[in-house]
Amino acid sequence: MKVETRKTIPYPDQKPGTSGLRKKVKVFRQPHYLENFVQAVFDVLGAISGKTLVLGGDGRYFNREALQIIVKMAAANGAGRLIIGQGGLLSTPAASCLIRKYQTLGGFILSASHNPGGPDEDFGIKYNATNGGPAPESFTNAVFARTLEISEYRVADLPDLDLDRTGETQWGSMSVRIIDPVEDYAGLMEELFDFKLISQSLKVGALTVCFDAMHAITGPYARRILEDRLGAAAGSVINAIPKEDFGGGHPDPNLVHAHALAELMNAPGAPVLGAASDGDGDRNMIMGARFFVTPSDSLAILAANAHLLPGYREGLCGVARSMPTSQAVDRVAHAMGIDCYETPTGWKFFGNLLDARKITLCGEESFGTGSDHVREKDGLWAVLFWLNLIAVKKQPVAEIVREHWRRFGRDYYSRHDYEDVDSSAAEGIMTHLRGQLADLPGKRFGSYKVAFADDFRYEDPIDGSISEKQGVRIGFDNGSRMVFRLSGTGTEGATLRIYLERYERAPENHGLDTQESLAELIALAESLSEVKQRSAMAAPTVIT
Ligand code: G16
Repeated sequence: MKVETRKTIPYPDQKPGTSGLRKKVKVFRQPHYLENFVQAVFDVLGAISGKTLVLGGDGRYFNREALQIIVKMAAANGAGRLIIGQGGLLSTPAASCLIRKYQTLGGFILSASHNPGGPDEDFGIKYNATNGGPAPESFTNAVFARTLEISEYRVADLPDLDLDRTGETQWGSMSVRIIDPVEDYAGLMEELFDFKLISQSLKVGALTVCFDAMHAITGPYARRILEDRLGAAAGSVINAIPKEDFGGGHPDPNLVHAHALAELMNAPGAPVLGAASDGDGDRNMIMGARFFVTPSDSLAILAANAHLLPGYREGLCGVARSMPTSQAVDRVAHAMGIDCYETPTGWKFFGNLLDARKITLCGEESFGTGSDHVREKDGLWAVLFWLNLIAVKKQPVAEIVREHWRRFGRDYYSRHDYEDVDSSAAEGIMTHLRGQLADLPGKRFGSYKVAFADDFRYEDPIDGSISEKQGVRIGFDNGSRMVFRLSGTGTEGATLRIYLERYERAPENHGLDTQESLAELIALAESLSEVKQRSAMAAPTVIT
């Protein structure tokens, strides 16, 4: 095998965001752009000689091309073995599952998650470490530093690999195993959930489901698990064929983008459970008939009921949520007498807590929930969790949620996104908010009195690493909160996210409209941030 060392020059913009490097395909297609980043990862990893790596992606445009480049670079850098999903496909949680199961050094996941795909859209790459989780900030910072000084990369002179045929082959000095992308992951799900019970409930019609794969990676996974193994009716999985451009859609499982599902769930005769997942299969949206479950509530409900499911029968050692996620799960943890950790946005912050067995379940407002079974959030896992829960409780989704509220109170919650804001205007909003932090505590605004105001700083309880400036938090003496932060996953302009939360204990007040119940808080957030004037936008672009 001939190895070529090619000269290159650094690109200044390869700093990974909330979850890996995400850019327009056109950016990735610049000469040596992908190669620089991949070589920087290899350089930071150091000795990969003889080691095994997992490779796969969500199948979006440029997935196959990028995989061929990485295969040749892995060979040139001395990797001993590659495990690749057939067709170059692996959902993010399945990649995490494989890294853990086969104890590999780590793996590359090619995805821009919920961002659209296609020649003019987004692509992404991230490295996951030995624990199966996104590499920590110390690693991604080192990779970024390396990209700024890189001068050459190594690539093997090999023909393209046939990604579609399963089996083991020798490729240059490496062995390459192309595997069925679903099998190992499906086996893991079977260990965690009561497949027999779910299957019986589906068979007698007590349980019906519609899963919207949004033409993204979970199509084959959902078909195999829900329809083939569990026996859900044929057609229960919709938009099941993964497409390079997600069928022109935006593979983001929310009420706006998963509209086919939302319409079905609001129509007469809706299935018992409606669910959707995103581009790479790590997010989930849960619905019942004419009922939407917020991700924050979903996390709290899963935590309160986990002991009813086989994989979690022994109880939870603790839970965690990202800082902007509602405090609903905190109340459950308090009642159960277990710890609840508050981490910055980004799944990578859960890794240490999971590895140290401080937590069993974790989740985020951004439609992500997961557990210690892998080190990524996991869309289909959440759907199976809900299916299992409904089968055990024999109640519709709405009733399970309302019962939870009666027990713990309801956290009215909403996120207002201002997308594509001019970057300096967005920074200006954050600076303006930070400038007020010292003066806010003790101030009263209508029925809200500020209890604390800060810029969230996280000290990892396991390794002591510190992450600063993770979002402006303003908390009120009645437990309500508002949070402001800039998204770290966009590829164009800036996105300001405003997270709003109000707690209501009294069951007679649990039936309000979310936006109405948050109206005073919303107006206050808009005035404190001056978002409308500074962004020149009259309203948020997306409300979830
Ligand atoms: C990624 C991260 C999540 C994070 C989300 C939103 O999700 O893995 O932990 O909550 O981005 O981040 P932001 O608010 O910075 O846009 P995904 O599904 O895009 O990989």
